[in-house]
Amino acid sequence: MTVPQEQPATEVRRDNGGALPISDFDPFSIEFFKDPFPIHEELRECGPLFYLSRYGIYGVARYEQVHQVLMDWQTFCSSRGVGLADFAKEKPWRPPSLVLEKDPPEHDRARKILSKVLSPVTVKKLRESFEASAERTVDALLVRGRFDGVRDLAEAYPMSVFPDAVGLGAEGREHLLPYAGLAFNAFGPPNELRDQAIAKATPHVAYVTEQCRRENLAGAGFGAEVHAAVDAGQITSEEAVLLVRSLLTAGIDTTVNGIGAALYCLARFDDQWEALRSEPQLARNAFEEGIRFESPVQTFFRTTTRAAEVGGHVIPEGSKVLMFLGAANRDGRKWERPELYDIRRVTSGHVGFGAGIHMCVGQLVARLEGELILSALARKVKRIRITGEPVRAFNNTLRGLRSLPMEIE
Ligand code: OVM
Repeated sequence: MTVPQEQPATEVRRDNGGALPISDFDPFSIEFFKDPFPIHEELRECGPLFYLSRYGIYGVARYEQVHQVLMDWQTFCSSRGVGLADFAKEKPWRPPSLVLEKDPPEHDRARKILSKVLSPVTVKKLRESFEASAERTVDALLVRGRFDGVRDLAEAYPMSVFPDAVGLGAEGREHLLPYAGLAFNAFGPPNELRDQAIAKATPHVAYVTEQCRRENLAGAGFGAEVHAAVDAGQITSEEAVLLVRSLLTAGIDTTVNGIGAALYCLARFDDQWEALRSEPQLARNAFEEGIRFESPVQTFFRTTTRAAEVGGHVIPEGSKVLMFLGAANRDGRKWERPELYDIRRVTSGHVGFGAGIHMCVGQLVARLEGELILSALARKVKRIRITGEPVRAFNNTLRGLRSLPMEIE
């Protein structure tokens, strides 16, 4: 795969003097998902900005430009969708999220509610029960010895704590991961992954839509707290339903893939597993470094609200810009030895949770789960070994495994 420095298409050349790298490569292809890293390198090295002719979009893969786009919400908006579809031209597959797919001032009102629900105070109250569940999960796996690191650990642990924390009923929770998979596939182009996910969407959408209603949520929990903001006059009940939907969309598959990333790293980097075992208090940073290293959320789009300058080129108004978060998180201009998983690394500044006003509002819950499950592993497990071929999961936005056969002692 090459990123040729050929003459850009006319609509590109018009504004940028002809120096913009252009490529027909498909960043939503299975081939790319199997091993994105060599292409990430090519994309970073071809220039600070490039044009992807297949989709008629701009792309940024260097840390500096990804960060620039993330921080400038006034130029690079979210309200036209953070996937390929431009909401100014296409009807979204579901009503837009009140946080993810809005700009200030609307965004900020919704964001405030979620930040409070997912605040340090709330998260502190959850620690004890989340910790007990992490210990139970690891204890049960130690009895079994051999298991699937994705299904039995990376999925099982968040599924044992998050739905209860939201206040979901016991029935139908099996829809949560398929629904999230659908939402993250839907950010991509109309390829097979997106089309097939949408074709199977109906039961998952029906479940999530129903569970977001106040009467279906427990009296205590994230869901109830969102709905309490209606009583306080901060949001309407329709808005509360959509904010609970955000929790159900973004709160589970993300942490599954974050935990899966760290686990896969620790299983491959023996010295880092030993370092974690000797200092279990490194668990939180081991999780964070897993996020940097694998970037479970690989990409997001923005749309330009006006002509924008990036890397010395001009992007016209109304253009989609694809941010390669995973490439930025391994940019040698920003990171020393980026291809090494190093649990002692200073990870701050990574864009695995985004940056700026839309930066992951659930990051404290994610980190709590990541820290607790890795800490339980570090304290209880001596050896961790991959026993079979890891199987990759393919999604237009999420990077992770479908299966990781492993053994622990
Ligand atoms: C949302 C949301 C937020 C972040 C990520 C995401 C599917 C969704 O508000 O629904 O991915």
